[in-house]
Order: sequence, then structure tokens, then C-alpha cells
Amino acid sequence: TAKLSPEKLLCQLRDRVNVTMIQGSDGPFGASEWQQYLPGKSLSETVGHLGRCAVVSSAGSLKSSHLGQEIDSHDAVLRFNGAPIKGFQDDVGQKTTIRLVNSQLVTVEEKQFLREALYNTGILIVWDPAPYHAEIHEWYRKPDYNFFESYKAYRRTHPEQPFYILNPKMQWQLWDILQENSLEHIQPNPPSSGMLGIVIMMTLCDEVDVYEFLPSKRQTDICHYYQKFHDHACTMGAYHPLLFEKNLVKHMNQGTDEDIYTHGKATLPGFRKVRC
Ligand code: NCC
Repeated sequence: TAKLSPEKLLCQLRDRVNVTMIQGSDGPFGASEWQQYLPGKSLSETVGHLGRCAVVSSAGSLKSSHLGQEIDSHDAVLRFNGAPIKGFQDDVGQKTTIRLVNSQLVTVEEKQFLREALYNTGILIVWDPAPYHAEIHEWYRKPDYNFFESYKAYRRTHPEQPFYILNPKMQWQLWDILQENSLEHIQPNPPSSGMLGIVIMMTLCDEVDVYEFLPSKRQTDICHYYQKFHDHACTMGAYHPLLFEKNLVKHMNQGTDEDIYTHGKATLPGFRKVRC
């Protein structure tokens, strides 16, 4: 199928991608043992009405960007996985409102996850690469990474910190739109944390500035701003359909190409501001 106009695409995202967090009413999570763990308030109640928001990718191209002040000037900042702030404030800022983590980190890196102070700031959201359009029950029995016990352990030690589980339906609703707007077949793997975080912020904020998701002139094979590791796939994608995600964001960008080139910055409207 042909690509939709940016306006139509924004409407599709707004109307077809249901950004919800797991609640007690979601099948197996209604069991009494879960009641004490899931946050009482919804995510939008917890964050309130947000104006300008920033999404900070973990790309190596953030290094020496000096974007810290600009990023912190936003009402809310979303970061990913283990992306640190300490020692990198000048480039990535120091505000963290939401941290989106994948279920691999919560299980495989459980020790660090439960111990490191990095995770204790802001609101946590975990997501898991569930099977394509699986029912909640099916996913619950067979998550990609069984992070549920680790989630509970974290909730027991940090009961006051809001910590949500993303409803996995969202990632496949988003994937369907990615596929429909690409001329090639996309690998049937869920979108990256980056793309999920962008859409989450579009539901919460009036405007979303995304940093170094579309790479700037600082583009590099260095995977993360906080590590020495080189891998081209970090920017272009291997498991995740990252290239298609980036094309979609480029297509919807309301900022200038100059802002992408110099600041790695793309600007997207919040869904509240989209008229269909
Ligand atoms: O690397 P990762 O992602 O934590 O990065 C977060 C998001 O930033 C964007 N990004 C990152 C690097 C780069 N050079 N360019 C980018 O655009 C992407 O949108 C990315 O999603 C993930 O998506 O959850 C991912 O997580 C890591 C890893 O699991 C976590 O960092 C925890 O250690 C994955 N790496 C591996 O499994 C080895 C990565 O594939 C995806």
C-alpha cells in the first residue's frame, strides 16, 4: 500500500494504537496476588497534563551534543533501559520523568535492575516482546522474558515508585501501522523501546521532541552514548524494525531538517493536538 500523508498517519496512530497499562481488569492480573502490585492510579493520572516532552534515545551520537539544558527545559523527559545520567548531564540532561525498560533488562540484568539507584527515579514502565496479537492469557503464560517475579520483587522494595506494565497489544497495533506504511516486508518483531516511548509520550504530551532517534551530523557506529561498544545495527536495527520506525518518524516530523542535522531533534505533535 502507498504511504499515508503525515496528517493521516498521525490520525491512524491516534485512533488505532491503544496505549494502556496492565490493570487488575486484564485477565490473569485480576488474581488477588496481583492486586497489591499493580499501581492504583493510571499513568495519565500519575503524570498529569504534560506540555512539552522530550524523548532521549540512547544513541552514541548524543555524546558531545551538549543537549542537556535543552532536554531538561521540557516538562517531562523519557529515557530508556539502563541509560545513565551521572557523568553525562551536559549531553543528556538530568531530568527523568519516565524510564521505559524492556523485559530482558528486568530479568537477565535482574541483579543490577533491583540494585542500581538509576532505576529509582521517576516512573518505570516495562514492556515485553509478546507474540503477535496474542491474548493476555496466552502472553501471561509465555512471556518472551518472564519478568513477573522480578517486577514484584522491585515493587516490594519500592512500593511508592509508580511502575507500570505496558499492555502488549499496543506494540503490535503500532507494528501493523509500520508495516502498512512500508513498501517492504518488515520482520515480525516488535518495535524498539525507542518507538514505543515516542508513542507513549504522544499520548501524554502536547508536543514531543525526540533526540537522536533520527541521527544528526554526529551519527556514529558507537552504539550508546555511555559505552565504547561499536555496532552499526544499534542505529539501523537488526531485531527491531528500527529503520522503518525512523522513516515513519521522519515522515511525521514537524520540525526542520536543520534541527535533525544539528541537534538530532525531531518534533511530533501530541495526539491531543491532532485533528482528524
Ligand atoms: O539499546 P537500547 O535498546 O537500550 O536503546 C534504547 C533506544 O534508543 C534507540 N537507539 C539506540 C541506539 C542507537 N545507536 N540508536 C538508536 O536509535 C532505539 O530506539 C532503542 O530502542 C531496546 O529497544 O529495548 C534496546 O535494548 C537493548 C538492551 O536490551 C537494553 O539496553 C538493556 O541492556 C537491546 N540490546 C541488546 O539486546 C544487546 C537493543 O537491541 C534494543
